[in-house]
Amino acid sequence: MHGEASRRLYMRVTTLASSYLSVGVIAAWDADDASEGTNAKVIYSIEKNVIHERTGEAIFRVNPQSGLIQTALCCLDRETTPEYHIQVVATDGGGLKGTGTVVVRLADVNDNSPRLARQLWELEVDETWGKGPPNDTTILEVSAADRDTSNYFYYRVVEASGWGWEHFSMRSVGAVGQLYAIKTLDYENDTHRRGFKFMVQVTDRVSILRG
Ligand SMILES: [Ca+2]
Ligand SMILES: [Ca+2]
Ligand SMILES: [Ca+2]
Repeated sequence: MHGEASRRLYMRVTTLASSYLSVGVIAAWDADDASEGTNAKVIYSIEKNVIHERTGEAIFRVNPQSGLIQTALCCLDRETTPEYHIQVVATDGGGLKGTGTVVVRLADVNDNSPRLARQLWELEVDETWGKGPPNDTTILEVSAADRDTSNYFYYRVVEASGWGWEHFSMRSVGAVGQLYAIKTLDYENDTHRRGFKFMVQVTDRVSILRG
């Protein structure tokens, strides 16, 4: 490779709990004839690496011969650092260099638990009408927060979690949960009039379970 060539290389890596994860292979080519000594033999190195804040270790490494870039330590966290930039160099036998930037973007893994937006929801609702089952009108919308982007939230009323739980059910709509009555709520019934208290729960499934 002759002269200073600069190019930008994009790579994508999925965060997995294993060391030495392969990120991708960089490639440089040299116009010199491979038969002319060592001029065409290219060696790869990392000129500007990213250093892990806590341990002080370099996060990436490159195989000098193959150009394979790997993580040099375990467990990159997208929620802490979603993107890394490193600078790689290809040097030929004559000492000439070509440099490039590798951008490593971490794909999200569902590794954080969701939290409901509130500890307690309190509300007043109308009793249900007529003799038949109540309609499924939403009486409360519940939301949750999660640091991951790959969640699919599933909301439910926790079985036997408190007084009157069996009168209610939840449906998951997008990122929120909607509470609705599945049994008659009767104002003239003293036990109903005192109110209901029960628990709801959110879990995050991975998106492949959607549908
Ligand atoms: Ca993470
Ligand atoms: Ca994540
Ligand atoms: Ca999550």
